[in-house]
Amino acid sequence: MVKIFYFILIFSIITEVTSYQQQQEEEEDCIVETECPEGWRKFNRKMGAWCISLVVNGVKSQKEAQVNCERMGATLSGIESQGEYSYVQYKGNQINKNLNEVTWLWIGGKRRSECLSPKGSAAECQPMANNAFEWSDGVAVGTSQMRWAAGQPDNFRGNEDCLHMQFDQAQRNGVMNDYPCDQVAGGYLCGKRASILE
Ligand SMILES: [Ca+2]
Repeated sequence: MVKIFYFILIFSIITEVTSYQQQQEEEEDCIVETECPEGWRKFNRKMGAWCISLVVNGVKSQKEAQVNCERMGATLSGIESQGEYSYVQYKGNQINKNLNEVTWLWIGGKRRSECLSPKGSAAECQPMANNAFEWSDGVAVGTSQMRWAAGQPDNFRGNEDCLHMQFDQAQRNGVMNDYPCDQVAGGYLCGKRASILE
């Protein structure tokens, strides 16, 4: 009788261990490995891995920056996390130092369609409200990384619907400003989903 008891006990333990190992293997199979092309930096966003690249190339408007990103299979990128913000800040400061001139960068941020000028007079669209703006890359979640320059956003002259980052002075260490969409910039931030490794 005791032998049978021990046999059942050992059999149960082996079954449990085998089941646990199978579960672990299945979970490991579910981990998706991703990568970014050379020169792009990967960040883990809530909606999946995202690659960003800061391009130094003068453009005439935010739209031109968007088109240039699309040529690389990307889009103008928003900024979702502190990690992304710090990286762009670091790269932007590097560029500004090297070029030694005014450096503004187009990023993927704009006034929400219901807040576009001149309609943006509704209470929820007042210039100082973060929720008057949104990221346009379709992946970035939240607006906590919208770091405004002093007194911004101000919708100056009522036509500042696009978001750019400023690196033109030491105190403007990558702060953001709402600005007319048809203005020039020294570069732009592209982003795209990371490739899934087979
Ligand atoms: Ca402004």
